[in-house]
Amino acid sequence: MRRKLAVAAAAMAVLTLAACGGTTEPEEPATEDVAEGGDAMEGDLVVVGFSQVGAESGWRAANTKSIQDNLTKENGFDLKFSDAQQKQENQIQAIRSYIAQGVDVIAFSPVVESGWDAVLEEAKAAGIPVVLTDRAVDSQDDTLYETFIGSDFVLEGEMAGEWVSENLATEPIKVVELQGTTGSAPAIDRKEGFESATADNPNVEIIASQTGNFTRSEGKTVMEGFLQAHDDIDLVFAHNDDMGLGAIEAIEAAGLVPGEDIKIVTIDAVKDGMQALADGKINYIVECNPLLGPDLVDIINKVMAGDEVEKRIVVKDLAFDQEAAIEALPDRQY
Ligand code: GYE
Repeated sequence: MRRKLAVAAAAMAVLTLAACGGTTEPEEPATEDVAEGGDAMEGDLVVVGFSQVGAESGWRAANTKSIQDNLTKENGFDLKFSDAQQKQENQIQAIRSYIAQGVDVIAFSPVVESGWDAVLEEAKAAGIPVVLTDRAVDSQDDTLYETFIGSDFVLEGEMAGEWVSENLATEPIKVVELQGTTGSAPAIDRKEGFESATADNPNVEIIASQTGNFTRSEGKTVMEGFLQAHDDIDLVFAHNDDMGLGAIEAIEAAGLVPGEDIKIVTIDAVKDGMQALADGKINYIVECNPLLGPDLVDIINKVMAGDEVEKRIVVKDLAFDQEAAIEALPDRQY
């Protein structure tokens, strides 16, 4: 499926979101009546059930805010939002309840890639279109959803790996990896991208790799374990900023200097991560843009109007070193 998506992605639209300029603006409210509210007018709103992964990271908080700020009554939506606390069974339950309620559209960010076919078939049988945001599913049947909008996570891992290979691995380095949530698209793809971009550099040796579940606290705990087991770590590659920030705490507690004694490369580029990069505690960050709300508005309006929507919409990401982070920080939206 990922291979299929990667091939397909080449031929598909590349959307540049707010942080990079060129945002797709949300459309005008559906009707004047909606803006005035009132019971009779509620029927004009597009009812959207959104099942969010959880509240595990700064990225997720920014993503949730973007969804909630854009799928508003003023923009013509009645948003039903639920937080799955990083549990697939909670998401399946939420989606089933949206189907039972007969919402107009279901959107969700799947916590893991596999195991979605049954519930997506139920949505299809009920005639409810599904939009995947942020994370992919590994279903073979792409008629089960309208589109998948989100970043190219393999590319993000490759960007991180290329920077490491060119800037740090000019001599042998020992790398520890803090993986995202096991089975999630970003964890699988970022690992794959980093490994493929560093594969032909014999100086890069990954000595340990473990999940920190995309959270700061688990990133810290796993890093403490790595530091106890290895006294020769040169680099942490963390699949998101929050785990990198947790690793900073563990490194400092061990009496070492993050960014110097142990280098750190992460993905996301949320404000806290960018601040640590500006402060020299992180060395490089690949961006993952969480501001999907405006484009989700656009996609849902098209789906409701019966217009054609691309099967894969790729969000474009930048990357930052210390100098670029200092420059970008004052205008950073998330
Ligand atoms: O990188 C991480 C979050 O799915 C892209 O999930 C998202 C990832 C993001 O927890 O911080």
